[in-house]
Amino acid sequence: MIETRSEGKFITLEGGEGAGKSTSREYIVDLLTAGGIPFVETREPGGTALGESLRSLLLTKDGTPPSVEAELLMVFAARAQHLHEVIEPALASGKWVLCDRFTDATYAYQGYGRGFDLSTIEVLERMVQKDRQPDLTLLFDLDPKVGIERARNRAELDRFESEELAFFERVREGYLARAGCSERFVVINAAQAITEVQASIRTSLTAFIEGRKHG
Ligand code: Z5A
Repeated sequence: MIETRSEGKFITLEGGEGAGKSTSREYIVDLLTAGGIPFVETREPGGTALGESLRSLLLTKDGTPPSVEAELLMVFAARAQHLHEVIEPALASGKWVLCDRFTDATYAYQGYGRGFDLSTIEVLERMVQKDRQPDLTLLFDLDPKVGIERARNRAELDRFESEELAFFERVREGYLARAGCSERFVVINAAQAITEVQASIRTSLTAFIEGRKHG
């Protein structure tokens, strides 16, 4: 009899500046490990040699910034390679994928933030991803004023982090609009203390792992 291995689950982490995705990632890694789940941890833009090169070009404040169109195509170029080289092979082999940012970030930053036409993003999404969508998205939601302050205290700001407050307010609006339209989102109140954020993550992720949510 041929043994068929079921596909892994695709989990993404999203949120505005300084919302605490990176801080929470280690905690999520511990939960998946404790659950005995084989997984791959990755990020966007990035996750492959090509993606990491594009990430550097996207985040640098050196030189002429990319046009809105160039920026959009760069995030999707990185994503196409990421899906081809890392995400699809991992899921097909039964591993779960934990990805720091994915296409919701494109809708939030390039769509709502930069004002790029959402229907064009949808066309690129279909071309690059076919039917691939995350199974669970944890959205870390935080007032951008607080998030920028946190990011400022952490390290020198990159090109995105140097945008004005109104940009991050539009990004937040974009994320919340997307979360309102899909069951795969869990919105985490990232203004809470880290221990409370972790408790929220544990509740959602445990339910997801046990199949109580999303099947
Ligand atoms: N981008 C895009 O435009 N389009 C796309 O399609 C994609 C991405 C995929 C890089 O992403 C940039 O790429 C991103 C959007 C763009 N814009 N920027 N900037 P990134 O994920 O690498 O970068 P990021 O958003 O800046 O993530 P980050 O800096 O890693 O932030 P974070 O992970 O959400 O925050 P953190 O590092 O975990 O926490 C920030 C600080 O706050 C840190 O000192 C923590 O100790 C502290 N912290 C965290 N949680 C708490 C709580 N609960 N209380 C108090 N303090 C806290």
